Amino acid sequence: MASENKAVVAVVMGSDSDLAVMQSCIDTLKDFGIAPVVRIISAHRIPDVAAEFAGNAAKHGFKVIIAAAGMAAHLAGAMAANTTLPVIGVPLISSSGLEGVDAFLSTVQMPPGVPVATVAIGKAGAKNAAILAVQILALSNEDLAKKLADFKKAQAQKVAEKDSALQ
Ligand code: RP5
Repeated sequence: MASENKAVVAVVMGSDSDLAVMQSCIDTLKDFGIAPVVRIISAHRIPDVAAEFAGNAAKHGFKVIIAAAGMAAHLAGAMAANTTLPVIGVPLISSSGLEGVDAFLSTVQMPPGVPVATVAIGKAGAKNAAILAVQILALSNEDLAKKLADFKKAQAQKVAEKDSALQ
């Protein structure tokens, strides 16, 4: 559990079929030195586990929950319903043929009072979820704040290099 390994970020997803896309979230967190706890927890198939996990997340030392799902993607909302921790929702593309718009609307359209910080659909959102989690943690962690500043600088440098290569 988180209290044993001191994980402060939980990455939960609705199915193992979500893992390939969510790997970029996990990898990005690791790039910043954050080893997340990764769980498969379905809001629909094991709703009691989802509620129990979110309800005990703060007690176990988590500070941010990243929740990813496809189709009628209620996992992030189910987390947010049961915790006061910030919840970042990642809508994923599934076999529904709706390009993740189904999951996006299911994730983002939370009722007033129960927010889910929803990022973009799919891989870009998976990566941004990790960066947003780091930004939240960096508010009280100078080392992470420095890593974020370095990340932004490196990102800007890459764009400048691409621009130079065109001149
Ligand atoms: C969602 O249903 C999961 O998050 C996944 O994106 C989708 C399909 O799940 P599987 O049938 O592949 O397990 O709950």
